[in-house]
Amino acid sequence: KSSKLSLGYQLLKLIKSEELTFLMEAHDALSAAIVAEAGFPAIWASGFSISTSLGYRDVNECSWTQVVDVVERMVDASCKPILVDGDSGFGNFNNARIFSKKLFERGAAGICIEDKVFPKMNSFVGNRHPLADIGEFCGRLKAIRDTVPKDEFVLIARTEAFIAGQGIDEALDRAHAYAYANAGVDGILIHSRRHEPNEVFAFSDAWKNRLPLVIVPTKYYTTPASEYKNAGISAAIWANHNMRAAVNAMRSICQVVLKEEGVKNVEDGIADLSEVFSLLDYDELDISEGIYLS
Ligand code: SPV
Ligand code: MG
Repeated sequence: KSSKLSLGYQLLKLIKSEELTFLMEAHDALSAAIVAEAGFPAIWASGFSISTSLGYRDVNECSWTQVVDVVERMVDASCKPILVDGDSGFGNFNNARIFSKKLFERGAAGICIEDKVFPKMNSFVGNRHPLADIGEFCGRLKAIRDTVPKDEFVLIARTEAFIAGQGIDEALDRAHAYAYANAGVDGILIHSRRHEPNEVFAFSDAWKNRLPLVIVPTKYYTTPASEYKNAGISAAIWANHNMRAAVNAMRSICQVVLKEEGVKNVEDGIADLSEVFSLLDYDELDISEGIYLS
């Protein structure tokens, strides 16, 4: 299942390649195993989805140690490169570097941190998205890079300039500062909450691939992938779709079971027990018992 190349290096190669890479969201070990099984080359450990699955709001209610624990289970269950949504780093440079070091030690392939202040609010909620000071944020990036090795742990700098209501100049200034901060940043994530990708494409046109670009088409989801390819985008993140699919699936089954006082009519629509056993490789245990218990 696993490759000889470190997961961090695998992710770096994907981000740097000419091809457009799709990262699919997962938020726990089960969803990470499913993303891996589906064939995605890499996983996005979404802060929004992990918070939601733990019953927290995406405003740094859950601690960085909780995120690290979830990510460790995701790594073990998927054996895939995982880019972790590090929010704004859970504080200043010091919190950001301790968090990154622990993620690296537990097998994450990289971190993405955004230029907001702590606590950060989900980018699609309300209008309070204060941006960090550019110099201070560069310090956060540098501290991460001085703590985790380049080429083994991807570092993506995410600007929330558009989310904060700023224009293209602010977004470019910020991305430029992060790319040239001597922090070994591997890519820039440009986020937008518009339903059209116009500001993202204006950015990619002006950016000219100085560093690989990563996007999150949650709101502008009708845009075909070919347009991202034409714009030279390096990676697109489907950021929360497994979590939202789970919400709908669990809601509908609960409705039916509650109403019908039985599970007869849901059985065919849910995973068979054998599928669950196979997903977590129960057969391996039989084989190992043959070796070690005999
Ligand atoms: C997340 O998935 O938590 C993200 C992406 O940060 S978004 O929710 O689109 O801001
Ligand atoms: Mg997030």
